[in-house]
Amino acid sequence: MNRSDLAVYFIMGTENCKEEPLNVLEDALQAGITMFQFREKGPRALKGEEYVEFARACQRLCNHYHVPFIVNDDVELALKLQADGIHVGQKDMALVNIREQFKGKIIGVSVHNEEEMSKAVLNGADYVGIGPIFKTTSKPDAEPPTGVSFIKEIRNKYPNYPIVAIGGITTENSNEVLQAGADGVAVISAICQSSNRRETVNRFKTKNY
Ligand code: 3NM
Repeated sequence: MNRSDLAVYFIMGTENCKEEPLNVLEDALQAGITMFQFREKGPRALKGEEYVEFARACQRLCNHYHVPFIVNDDVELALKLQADGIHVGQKDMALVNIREQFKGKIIGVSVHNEEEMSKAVLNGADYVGIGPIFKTTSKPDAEPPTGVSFIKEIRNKYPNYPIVAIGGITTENSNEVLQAGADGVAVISAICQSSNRRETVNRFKTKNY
C-alpha cells in the first residue's frame, strides 16, 4: 500500500445511501476513488446471505476498477472474501492476532489519541484513520471532534506514516485537512449524500497534492 492510496477513501453501507448502493459505489469508482471500505452497519443493515452477496458485489466492482476492497471490522467476512484488507476500531480484535490472519494484506486502525496512535504503529498497522476531525452524523457513537490540530500533532511525530483523516469531511474543508498533514480523506456522507457524486470525488481529487 502507498500513502497515495488513501487520497480519496470512500466508506459505504446500504444505510448510508439514498439510492441503489451499487450505483453509488460505481459512480465513485468511475470518478476515481482510491480505496473503498465496506461498512454495513446500523439497525437496517443487511444480514446473512444478503450481507455476503452485497459485499461480494461491492468487491467485484472494486476489482474491476483496481481499487482496494477493505472490510470494516468483520474478520470472518474479510477472510471468506479474501478482501484486500481489513479496518478495525479500538474495540475489535487485537492487532497482533489480526496480522497473523492477514499476512500481506492491508490493515487499517482507527485512532483517536496519541496513545492509540503509538500502539497502532508498534503493532504494525499499515495505515491509521484519525478522527473524527469534525462533527459527523454518520457514526452515532463517534468520539468528540478533534479538529485539524490533531492531524498536525500526529504528522509531526510520524512524518512518513500513512494517515487518513475521517469525520465530517467535505469538499469545503478537505483542503485544511490535507494541509494539516493527512495523506487523504475518508468520507461517507460527502459522497453518499452528494447530488453529483462524480463532481464531488473530482473535487476531493483535485484538492489533493
Ligand atoms: N469513523 P462522514 S467517524 C466511520 O472517528 C467513521 O473513527 C469515525 O462519516 C471515527 O464522512 C466516521 O459522513 C463517520 O462524517 C464518517
